[in-house]
Amino acid sequence: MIISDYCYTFAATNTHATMESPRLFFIFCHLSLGISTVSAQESEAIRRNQVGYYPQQEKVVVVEGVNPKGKVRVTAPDGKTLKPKATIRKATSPWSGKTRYVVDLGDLKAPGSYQVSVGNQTCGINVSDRPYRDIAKASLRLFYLIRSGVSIEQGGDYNRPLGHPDTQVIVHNSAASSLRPAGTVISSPYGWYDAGDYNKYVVNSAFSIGLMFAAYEANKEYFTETKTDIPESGNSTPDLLDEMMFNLRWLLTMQDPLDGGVYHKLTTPKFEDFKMPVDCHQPRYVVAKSVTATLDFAAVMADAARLFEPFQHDYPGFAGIAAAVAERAYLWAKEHPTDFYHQNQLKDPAVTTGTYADRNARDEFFWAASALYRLTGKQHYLDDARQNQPQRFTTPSWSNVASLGAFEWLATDASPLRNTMLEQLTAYCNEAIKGVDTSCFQSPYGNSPRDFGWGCLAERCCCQGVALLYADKLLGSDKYRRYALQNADYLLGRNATGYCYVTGFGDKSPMHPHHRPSASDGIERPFPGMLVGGPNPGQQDKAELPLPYPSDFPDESYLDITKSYASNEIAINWNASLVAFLSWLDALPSLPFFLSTK
Ligand code: 9MR
Repeated sequence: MIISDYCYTFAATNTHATMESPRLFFIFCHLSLGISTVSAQESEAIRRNQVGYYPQQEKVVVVEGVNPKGKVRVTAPDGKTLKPKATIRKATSPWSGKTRYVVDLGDLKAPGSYQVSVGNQTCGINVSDRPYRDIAKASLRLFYLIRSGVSIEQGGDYNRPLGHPDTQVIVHNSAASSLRPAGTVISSPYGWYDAGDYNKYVVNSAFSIGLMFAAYEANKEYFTETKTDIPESGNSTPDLLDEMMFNLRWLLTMQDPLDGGVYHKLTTPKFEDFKMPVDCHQPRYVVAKSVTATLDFAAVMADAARLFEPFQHDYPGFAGIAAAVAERAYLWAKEHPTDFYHQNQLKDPAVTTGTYADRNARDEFFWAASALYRLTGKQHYLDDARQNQPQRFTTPSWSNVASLGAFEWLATDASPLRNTMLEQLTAYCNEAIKGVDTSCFQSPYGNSPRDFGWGCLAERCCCQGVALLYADKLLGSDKYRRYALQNADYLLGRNATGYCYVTGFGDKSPMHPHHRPSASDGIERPFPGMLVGGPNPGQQDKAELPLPYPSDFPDESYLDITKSYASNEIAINWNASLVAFLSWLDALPSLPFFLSTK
């Protein structure tokens, strides 16, 4: 039996529009890909944000091993030698015992490229009014490059033919219902590839969209003006929303029309080999419905219904459909509160791909009920949100989405849970910034062994940055943005390995991410704008690697090789956090106030 896309059609205008100017596109790609604004012989001893600093921001670099006292020299963009009033603080790594010197270079306010020397070590730093513009744009545009089920025609060097059409996806026996018995073939196209692999997972997709929606809502003007040169750029919907729609269209197909439950994922039984999408031919299945996938789906569809409402012209009928499927999904979840995903129960075929499994749905109930209350104003959603509300704010992650629920209340003035959520967020931020002034890299992130693990640069560094920026916005002071910028400095080079962890940016960035297309397309440079998972002392992949990790220290346990899925993979939730974090930072100058000194 073949069942095609059910119940949902809408006209997405301009989806096949071609770029007006291929030349402009070429320039965009090369500007945003190759950004190596500093020379190739950068000193590895001087760790700094390799992308750039705002003029108003503190200019901190960290010198490893060499005592810089009396040796710091700065050359201004105009070639003049400056005598910076550098303040120097010594710090010792709690893990490796390495000595580091945290150097605040003082006022370097004029935009341009500076040369910083410490003895015979030299590096460049850029001061710019928009240091994050290109990298923020590339992080969002990455989602276009990883679209599945379409050919990529506006990707410049990264153009590729269609793969994984997903128009013939098999209903696995774990997902069977009377309308769709095992073996039924359904159509479930589009959406983004999850990560280094080619599967599509509801939990992670919904989380990724939810986080980017939250950033969009907090920075609507910024995103209304942000163009990422995608096929839909010519329509009247912000490009960020157009990109979300590409994944929402797929998500809609993951709901069983019979009962409203949502399949946990669409997957091959085993991970594909390292080859291009067009060369992949393993059968693909939708598997077991789960309460977590269904609630995440409900939450993100409720948000989508609200946010797409003004864009009926480009997406006629969508908002109403999204609202209806969200409520339906929520009902299913209420009836199946313990239907968690158990991969080991799947047989014929067994499935061994990513699990995104979780044994606690309280946070998912909270997010979904909060989003649905915001959409509909129905009392029972408020009751459910209250019943599942968290005791404290936690960093957003795919497995703990309570913060996305908190953002629903924080985004609305005078909402019933707003004050509680704001108190929780403030307490979280005050805790996060403790200890920065004695830290090794002058940042809230990176001072505890718990800051390192699978996907930590996103789930701990960027997501903590997003929380700090959220508090900064709501509290109307510039207290927390200083700390958020410090996390960005860490991410982009001021850290223990000296990597700028986003591909295509900085002078030392990952060249071999665990990403099938980047490893198989014959192009030396990986897709630009991807954040890798980062240092992971768990080293869950070490038995499969051709060489050992260079270090067991938590913040140095990183390996830039394709096989290192535990430290060097990419993923949509991680890039979503990069988009939210860096776009928010890029939007800061439009605010009426900016950084004060301490
Ligand atoms: O991000 C996930 C991380 O929290 C888990 O510890 C890890 C192991 O289960 O899986 C990560 O997610 C992977 C997913 O299961 C499959 N696609 C690649 C994802 C990133 O590694």
